[in-house]
Amino acid sequence: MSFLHPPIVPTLYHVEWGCSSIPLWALLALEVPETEVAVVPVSHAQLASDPTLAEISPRHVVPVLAYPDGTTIVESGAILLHLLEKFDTERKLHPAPNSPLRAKFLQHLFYVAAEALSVVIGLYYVTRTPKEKRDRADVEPLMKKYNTVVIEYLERELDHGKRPYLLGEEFTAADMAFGYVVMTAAFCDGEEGEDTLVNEVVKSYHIRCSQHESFDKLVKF
Ligand SMILES: N[C@@H](CCC(=O)N[C@@H](CS)C(=O)NCC(=O)O)C(=O)O
Repeated sequence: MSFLHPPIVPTLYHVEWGCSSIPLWALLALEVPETEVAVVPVSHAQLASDPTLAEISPRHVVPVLAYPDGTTIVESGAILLHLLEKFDTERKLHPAPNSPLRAKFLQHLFYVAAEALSVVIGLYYVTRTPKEKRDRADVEPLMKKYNTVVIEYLERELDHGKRPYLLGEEFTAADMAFGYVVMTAAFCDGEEGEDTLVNEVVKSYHIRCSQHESFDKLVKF
């Protein structure tokens, strides 16, 4: 596959199950047509070495949203919010600026970007080494951080399981961002007794997000 730079239509570059899945999930849930935003799946190898992709993403990471005028937008949270502002005009997935829920919504998006995502991606990479070859000194600090940054945060923000989603009864794009964090954690092969989803609140939140009807579109993409 060869890539076009700049692309002909606004284009989201995506690696399967990479954090580009967060804005992609929103695009699919909102049924944004390919004529409005095209999605181009790329492999890790292409991202690492394709020269045209390197012009679009000089840090060799996704997501990148590239516009035909040459503008490129990086950062999953920024791309998510930008796409919501553009395409979620009925506000199915995000509260309006004057909504009392807006500040919490922004908190969750920024928290995923600034805190939770890096912890879970770090954990994912260290736990790719088979358990017997793994240095516990690499895993333990990340596991500790994961407990504080992801588990304790979710317990508080979901009111110890009384609140089904981060903003209350309704699933929003905040749950796409945090849902992606817990789904990535679920792929991490933790140490004995350190199952990343061992906590009941996180476990049921994980199930709820992955059973949301919009998630099926991401799985089938
Ligand atoms: N803070 C950035 C992180 C970007 C990032 O590290 N992306 C990872 C996937 S989650 C990536 O593209 N890694 C290279 C690869 O998967 O080949 C964001 O939220 O967009």
